[in-house]
Amino acid sequence: MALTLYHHPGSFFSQRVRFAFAEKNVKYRSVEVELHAEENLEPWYVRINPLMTIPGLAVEGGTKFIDSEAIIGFTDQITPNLPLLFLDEKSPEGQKCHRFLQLFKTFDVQVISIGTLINPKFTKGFKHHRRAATFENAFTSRINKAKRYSEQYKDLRYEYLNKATALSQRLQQFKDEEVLRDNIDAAERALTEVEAELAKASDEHGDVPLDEQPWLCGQQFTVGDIYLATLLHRLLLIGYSHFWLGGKLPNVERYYQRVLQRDSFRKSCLYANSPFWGFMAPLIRYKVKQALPWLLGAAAIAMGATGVYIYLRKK
Ligand SMILES: N[C@@H](CCC(=O)N[C@@H](CS)C(=O)NCC(=O)O)C(=O)O
Repeated sequence: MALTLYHHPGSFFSQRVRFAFAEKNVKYRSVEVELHAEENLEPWYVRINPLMTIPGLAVEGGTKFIDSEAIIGFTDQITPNLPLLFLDEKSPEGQKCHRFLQLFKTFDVQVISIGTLINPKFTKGFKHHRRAATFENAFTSRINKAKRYSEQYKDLRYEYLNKATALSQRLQQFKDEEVLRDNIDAAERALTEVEAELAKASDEHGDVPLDEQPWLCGQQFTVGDIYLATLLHRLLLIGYSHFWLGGKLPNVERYYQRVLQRDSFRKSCLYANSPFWGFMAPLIRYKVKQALPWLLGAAAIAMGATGVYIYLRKK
């Protein structure tokens, strides 16, 4: 079954899905959607995901998924012979996993990421290549583009109007310092709970080598681990490591070090924290792709002109 994943290297929710695919060794065609060039608002992508968010997954035959959690659930369906990422909720491990997924939903990672870009007051250093003020302008530009496109593409009018409204509401949230503070606090509380769980497991399995110790919900690597690992990776990128690194939450820190060694994580997410590979390189690839027809055209004209020149000189 052919799968096409629409994603971006630096996007948080795309990382979750790529990590799940790498865990399950799911093969897919990769299509980068360049958020910084507003490519997610282009009509071709709206026809795939009317919400214009990434990731999106198109399955051969027409089925589409437009939410990372649904996509991860789908990977369990298409790999029935591999261990499940979503455990049966009737099992104690499944219940634990469910509880952690709920806990990770008590805060909004995008509010923390983008809110911090706009209002970097609480961070201890955001390793991002763009400056705060330009980000708010970029967001306003997206809203204006959605409004403009609602006039230009009549068949997608309501999708674009909905998007403009959704983006305006999101921008208000991202700019609200109190909302940002609440979300950071909730993330910190969640990691404190994770620390308690990991500490309990470490007490019970202290004599076992690290690579054989349980994961977040038990012996099996689950969606809970995908969410926790990508969260820690993101918090580190945006300068919120001070509440879990440096001995603050030692089990969480050890957990992250362990994840950093995992092949599937290295393959799917490690580079996403690099300002160059996670953000600049995709933008460069996009610009080159956009310029390619012009470059090829110019090269063809130059070659033709050279040919004519040589021909005329020989005559
Ligand atoms: N609930 C969605 C959220 C996806 C999401 O918000 N993705 C971000 C990138 S990490 C995005 O597409 N932002 C651009 C936008 O909202 O226009 C999921 O889990 O897939």
